[in-house]
Amino acid sequence: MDQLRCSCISRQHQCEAYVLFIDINATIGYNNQTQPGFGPESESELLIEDILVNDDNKPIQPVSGKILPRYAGPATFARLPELLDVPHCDVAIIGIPFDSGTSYRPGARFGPSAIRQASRHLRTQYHPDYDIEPFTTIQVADAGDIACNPFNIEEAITEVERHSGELLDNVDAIMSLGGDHTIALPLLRAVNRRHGPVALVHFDAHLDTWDTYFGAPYTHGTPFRRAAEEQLFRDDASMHVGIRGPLYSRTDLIDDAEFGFKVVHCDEFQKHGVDHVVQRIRERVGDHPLYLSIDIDVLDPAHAPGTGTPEIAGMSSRELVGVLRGLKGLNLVSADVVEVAPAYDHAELTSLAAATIVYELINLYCAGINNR
Ligand SMILES: [Mn+2]
Repeated sequence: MDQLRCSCISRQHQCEAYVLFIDINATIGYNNQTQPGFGPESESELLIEDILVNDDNKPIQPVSGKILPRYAGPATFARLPELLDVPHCDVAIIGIPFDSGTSYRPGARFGPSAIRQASRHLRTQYHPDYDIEPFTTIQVADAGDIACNPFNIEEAITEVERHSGELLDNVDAIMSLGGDHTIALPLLRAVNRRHGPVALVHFDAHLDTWDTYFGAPYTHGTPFRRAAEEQLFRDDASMHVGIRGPLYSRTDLIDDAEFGFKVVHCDEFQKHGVDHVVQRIRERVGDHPLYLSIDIDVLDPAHAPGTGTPEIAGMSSRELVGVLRGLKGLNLVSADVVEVAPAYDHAELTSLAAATIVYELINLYCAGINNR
């Protein structure tokens, strides 16, 4: 049994595997030698049991911050188990380290690892605003990163579509860590295959419905025009939230409206407040399957400087969290958080915002299960 557990630990919790291996042997050794201070009641015994509880009735939990300090331990999102190490999975976290579609500052390929690092800080046992313990309610696991070709955008898109589709064949929902916004197109294709056209609510400073950049159809500024052409989202239930800043042309907004998007301009938060925006989104989305695509540049650069195309006068992180919590009960089916470029970040502001948003999304998903 202990050998079985050892191999499980070494795959599931890479970073502390060595420490736990020592603890297991110490426990065995002290049981044999009856040395004081250890044995079945010892802290090391609790450590092993708490981390590796694995029966059919209880999801495998993240490593507790009360047992192993949050700055230590596995490098998975929120120190969750890896997908390989859970008997079944409801929600998978998947990293997509791709940024070859960026038009200004590159670096979002390092987003997934930065978000995972910042997610160590999360306290994940209980969310008071939802009144749930998400990780005892559903099994969430980290599925690692999708291997994307950094030199061929079309090939990378195919890879993201295939891998995320295979994942969605085996889990109920995926939360994707970008990566630049190009990846939303293959993610929507995969989600569409399972759920049909979704209500798409897109948080972003920018429309991302432009046609081409320098003749290139697949970039981080064009995914939702391609998605509209492929009819991947509902034109009667989708919207942009947080849009602001100058445009390339007067016709940008006209084209965008023809694709079926309604726009919540960022100024609406100041004029009308979070509750008003929540109400607009809820009325627009209704009961349709909801996909959330959150570009971290929807936040003001003061709240999220580490991104490729920052835009001033944005949402605060409090407003974003407030809107997400206001969507409780909607039929969220999957989501992405993109455009975290840690090279431009300071003090993990951006990656912590992204990690917290992903955690909020998991809670939002969990809170909506009863309505499915
Ligand atoms: Mn974007």
